[in-house]
Amino acid sequence: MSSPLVGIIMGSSSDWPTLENAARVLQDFGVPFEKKVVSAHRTPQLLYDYATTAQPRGLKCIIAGAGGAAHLPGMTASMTTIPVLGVPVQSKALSGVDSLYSIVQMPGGIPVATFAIGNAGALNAGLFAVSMLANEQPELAEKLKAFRDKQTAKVLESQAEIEK
Ligand code: RP5
Repeated sequence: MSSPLVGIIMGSSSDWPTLENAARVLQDFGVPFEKKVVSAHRTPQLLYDYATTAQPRGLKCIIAGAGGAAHLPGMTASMTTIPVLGVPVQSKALSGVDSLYSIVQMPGGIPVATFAIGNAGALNAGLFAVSMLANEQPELAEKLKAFRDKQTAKVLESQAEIEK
């Protein structure tokens, strides 16, 4: 088993159905990853340990998903210099707008790349991680190109279908 290049963390196991979308992308592209529940406010020591050891353990980026007062991505980014990709999980009370604002409104100096609310955001965070890794891995860049080509072909096919 190769050591993980991407870490997926989430504030609660209830976030997994969303973050699973990122995991599926990484799996499909053959990118080794790990997944873990790490809560900024319920397991702060675990978050500290995770974030401060991420880079020396070989992780190239961290996908961090959380909902509500979603400080997990920002806190993670404050303790590591590897890129943090924030996924706002759709919350029950405010449909994820709270999560989005908590993640996207980082003060200048500590960036978190912020994605769309929910499943699309997690999927795109997975693809973004692949895209970053593809800079150093030509084989992965080829796979990404094939993925895009397939997507394009699908749209063109659907166009042909409605023109019948
Ligand atoms: C956040 O609170 C988690 O990221 C989750 O989205 C939200 C609700 O957590 P649970 O009450 O489902 O554990 O910390």
